[in-house]
Amino acid sequence: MEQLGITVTEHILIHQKESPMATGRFTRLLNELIFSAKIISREVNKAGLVDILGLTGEVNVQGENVRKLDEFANNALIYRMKRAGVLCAMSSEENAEIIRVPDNMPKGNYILIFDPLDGSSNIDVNVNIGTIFSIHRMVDDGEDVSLQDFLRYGSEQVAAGYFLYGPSTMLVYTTGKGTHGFTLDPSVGEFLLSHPDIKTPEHGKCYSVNESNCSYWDENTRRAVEYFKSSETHRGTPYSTRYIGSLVADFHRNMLYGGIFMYPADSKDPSKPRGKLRLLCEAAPMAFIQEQAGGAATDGKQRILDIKASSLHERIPLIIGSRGDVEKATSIMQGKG
Ligand code: P6P
Repeated sequence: MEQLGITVTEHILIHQKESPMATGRFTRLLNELIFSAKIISREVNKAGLVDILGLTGEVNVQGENVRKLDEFANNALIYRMKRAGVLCAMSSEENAEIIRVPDNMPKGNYILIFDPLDGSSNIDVNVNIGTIFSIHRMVDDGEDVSLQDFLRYGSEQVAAGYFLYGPSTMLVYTTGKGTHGFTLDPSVGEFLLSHPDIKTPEHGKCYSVNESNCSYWDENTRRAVEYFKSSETHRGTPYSTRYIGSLVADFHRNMLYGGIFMYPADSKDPSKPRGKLRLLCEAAPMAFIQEQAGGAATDGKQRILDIKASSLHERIPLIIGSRGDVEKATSIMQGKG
């Protein structure tokens, strides 16, 4: 019989016995995220054809221009996830405050944190962008949901993943039992298992960093980046530089091929001394995904998953990718060579 591929729901059922996450409620949560991503993917794929590009004229909590697709993706996720019946609240990179599921809608004890369309500055030039999500359970089911349910250690995540909108639309996620990739088959509208149990090589061949910021880095950060441009690397040759400027795209390539992505702290913007990326909706979910694929993620000092968030939109330096490369970069950034 023709191999028809393994759907996400089937994959969860197959691993039911291994994963405490494989409950019907989690499956429903993931399927609502998938439905939202299919809607977003449809709009992303036709963005060049309709007047949905350009700016909305508004500025979001991050102080970045909000593009129409950003707003569409954010609204689609909030609308659908409010009705999933398994969440009590959510937080979006686009919204200053947490979003509670209204009392007139069915609720559950899951907490969802997401970046609806990361890399959105690339929208108008047709470069890969993505949706990143992180899932927690409430601290105490018996209490009303509050900000404390969001300010958690990355290690408390019960699941994390991203959708990548590119030549194909992909879903990559983990529930703590490995990292798995699924590719959308538009002919049947299903995400089918394409990258089971992804493992990142111990060392890579490329480094990803915006070197225009080098004059704003501290000396140890500069030394860490110079290492990957030297013949001191484990390869005996410099790494290639690969930087798309879209975290999900840069991360995905490095996770599959090996490599290191760095967004270090810099003094470029006094309002963002800890760098540009957000802990809760970018660094923590990507760190969970990367560790489950055998890689590593630090803030240049400590493991990302060992950091407890102190505010909803807290920013954090991110050094992530092949374990050997991240450990080397982190060691140099700590002045240990
Ligand atoms: P820079 C996109 O805006 C984003 O948040 C990430 O997707 C990406 O890795 C980073 O910013 C790029 O930032 O400063 O290099 O343009």
